[in-house]
Amino acid sequence: MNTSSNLIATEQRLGANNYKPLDVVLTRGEGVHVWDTDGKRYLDCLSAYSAVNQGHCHPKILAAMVEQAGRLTLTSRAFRNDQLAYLYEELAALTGSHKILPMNSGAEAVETAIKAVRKWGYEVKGVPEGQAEIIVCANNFHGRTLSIISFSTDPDARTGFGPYTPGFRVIPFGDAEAFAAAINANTVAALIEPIQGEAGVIIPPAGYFTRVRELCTANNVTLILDEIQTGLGRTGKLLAEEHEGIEADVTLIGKALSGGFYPVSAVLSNSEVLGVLKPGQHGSTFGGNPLACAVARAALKVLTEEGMIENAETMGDYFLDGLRSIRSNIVKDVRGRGLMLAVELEPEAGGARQYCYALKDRGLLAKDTHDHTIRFAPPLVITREQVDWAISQIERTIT
Ligand code: IF1
Repeated sequence: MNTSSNLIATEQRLGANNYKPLDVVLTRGEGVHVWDTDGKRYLDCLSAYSAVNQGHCHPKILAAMVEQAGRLTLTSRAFRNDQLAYLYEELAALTGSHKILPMNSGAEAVETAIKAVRKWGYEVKGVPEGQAEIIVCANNFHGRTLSIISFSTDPDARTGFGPYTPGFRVIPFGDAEAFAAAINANTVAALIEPIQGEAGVIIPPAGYFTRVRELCTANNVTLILDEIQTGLGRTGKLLAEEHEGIEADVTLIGKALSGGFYPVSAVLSNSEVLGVLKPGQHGSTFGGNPLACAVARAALKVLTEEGMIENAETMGDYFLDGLRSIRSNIVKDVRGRGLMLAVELEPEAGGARQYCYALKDRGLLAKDTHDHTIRFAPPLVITREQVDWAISQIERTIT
């Protein structure tokens, strides 16, 4: 047995069985490429679900991480560190946020926002204690914690894990009238993905978020946008909310906030919402630690200074045109914004996963979702020649 089959066998034997990865064992990454243990090179079209927007092992993020790791890694929030203030300042300047709360994983950022808007609802909006409601959308993906899976509509994510956290109302995604109808006096917030990722890169109709924003403002409802996947350049803008020219009250970012080096997430808000949290009411041992802050600062710096967001827009349009130009009777739909792209196959095609395996053999890594859809989300540093190459491999695989 070679190295990779040994490693796979050990994983199968000792690991919990909560994943079914493609059988490729990666050992190195650089920019848009990753290499397996046999030395074969792949173009990464998943980017760790958009956590490595800046490309694998970006040298400047690496340097910041190594430098900080040799100096100070963790103080806990019992004491202050000399990196957090700079991260706040740089994030605030970039996004216009007034208050920031750093956490680690995306799910923790979502949980943090839920706690903050509930408290805001009771203390500021005047909702009776225990009655707060949060509107969420069907086919959402916001993470894996108990409260978050309580409002999932995916049976795999939810079934068997009850009892569930109450206080969530599920409505269809992209339907502004359903949203209007779901609001009542106890509605404290709406939690929505600008583009639904796990659901298969579902883009809502134009005008949806403008209307949602109006309804939230008119009804004193906090709009929380989960930009953990769509944010930080993925869709060709710093934040996907910019496509509709709206501003959320609370924005959640994670994943690419560290360029894939380290789990870093953050809740960004106007001061009113995060302002309700007082000492002792929320926190995390690792949230806001100096290593995380140094890595996040470098990740944001290269994202903005190296033209990655603009590149995501131009290469995204180019990639989408390329996908649309493929003539194949098994393609049902092609959609995307920036470098968050998907090809939905006809049900007769027999499942997206076999195409992901075929693409892997050709040197392109992509991930199936919901049986019939293949996602393409390369690092934002992809070049035109690399997109051309990707399109030709995809074309050969599905025609
Ligand atoms: C896994 C999906 C992507 C997210 C949004 C919060 C989180 C995520 C919009 C939680 C996480 C992940 C987690 C990953 C698979 C992945 C995913 F297919 F499941 F939906 F990206 F498309 N909000 N998304 O997309 O962030 O706590 O994981 O840091 O293996 O579960 P986290």
